Amino acid sequence: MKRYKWLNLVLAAILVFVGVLGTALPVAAEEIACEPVCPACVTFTDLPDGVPIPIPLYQAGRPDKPILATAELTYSCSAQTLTVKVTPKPGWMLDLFDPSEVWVKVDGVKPPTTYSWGYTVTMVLPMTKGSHLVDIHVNVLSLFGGNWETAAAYCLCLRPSCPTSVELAGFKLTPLPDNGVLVGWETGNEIDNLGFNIRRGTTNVVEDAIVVNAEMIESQAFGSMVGMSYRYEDLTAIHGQKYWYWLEDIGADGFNGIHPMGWIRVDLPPVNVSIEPTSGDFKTWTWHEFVVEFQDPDGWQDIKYADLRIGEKIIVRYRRTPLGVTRFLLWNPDTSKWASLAGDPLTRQNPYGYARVAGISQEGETLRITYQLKFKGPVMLGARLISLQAMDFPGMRVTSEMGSINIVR
Ligand SMILES: [Ca+2]
Repeated sequence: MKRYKWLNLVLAAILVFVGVLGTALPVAAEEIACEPVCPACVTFTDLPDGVPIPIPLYQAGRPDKPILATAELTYSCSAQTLTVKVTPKPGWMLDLFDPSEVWVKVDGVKPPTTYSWGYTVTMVLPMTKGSHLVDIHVNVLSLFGGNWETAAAYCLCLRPSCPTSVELAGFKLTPLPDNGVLVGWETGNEIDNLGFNIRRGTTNVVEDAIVVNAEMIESQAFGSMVGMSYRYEDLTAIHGQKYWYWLEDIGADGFNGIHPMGWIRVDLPPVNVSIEPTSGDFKTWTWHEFVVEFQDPDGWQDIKYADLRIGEKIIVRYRRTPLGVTRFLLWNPDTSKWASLAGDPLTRQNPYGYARVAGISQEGETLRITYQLKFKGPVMLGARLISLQAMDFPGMRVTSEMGSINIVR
């Protein structure tokens, strides 16, 4: 058994290598090697879960003569059993006089087998995932004249193609401060899992995606029912580009699973640049001018909204739609509603003050807005924090406390 485990690892390693070269998915070997190699080897690469696969049987000692009986193999991934059903060809029947001559060997050993006898014989036996050498042996009698023959399968090399048992408990794509994406994922269990590849594409087509990790990311929980957390920094992701990611698990049986992780636009958060003024005494019932500046390294067009906040009571917002339509809004904390705010002379109020827009300009990466605010008294009297908050379209949000003003009579 050890030998085949080793073979599995080699196969998996070859598959990983093939995967790195970027072949189309699903990644599976064309053919697997039988050991020992026999000239008349019948080689199978694939036993799909629960799908009966017909195979020829031969006269014992005559690998050139596929006669007497046929067999059908079905593998169950959940039960890890192989079901072998042998049917004699017309004119022949099973030799029920010596049932001990009907058997299946897996890797040279006869495992405990459940038999169902009739015109056909069905044998159910345990067989783990991974590749195995399987011998099938059955005696059949001629219905016309008492001849009997032994039928056999020659060097059957079987590998169940079960999905690898990796359960993804979660994943997260996070932009890194400069170029790059932090790919994080968590597994629920990693039975049969050797490791991972991260595939990345500029479209939602996994076949076009490349493997971004130079070497397989090794499983930290091989064969474990308990999962692990993983982080991988994809530093080759370029700023301003939209990427789709997939996590590929590398099964010890050579079959890999693909898990879509969604897409991300590699983006930088906006910057709350400045506000003028940020301190001092401000009389109620008087107009005061505040000039605020925001930037986004991806361009100011990237900004979805930008707020100037005087405490929790006065929040004026610049908002932009993806089509470039801009609006100014004033928040009413008592009704939790935004009121549309236009330029001078139209003024909006909430229970705490008045607001209007005196000017807006965009230069390079900078968005500059001039607001005029009038605070109501006595409700707004006292020290109030001034803060700025901005969020861009990819959803990167930044909040900054910029200062504190005194609102006085
Ligand atoms: Ca941005």
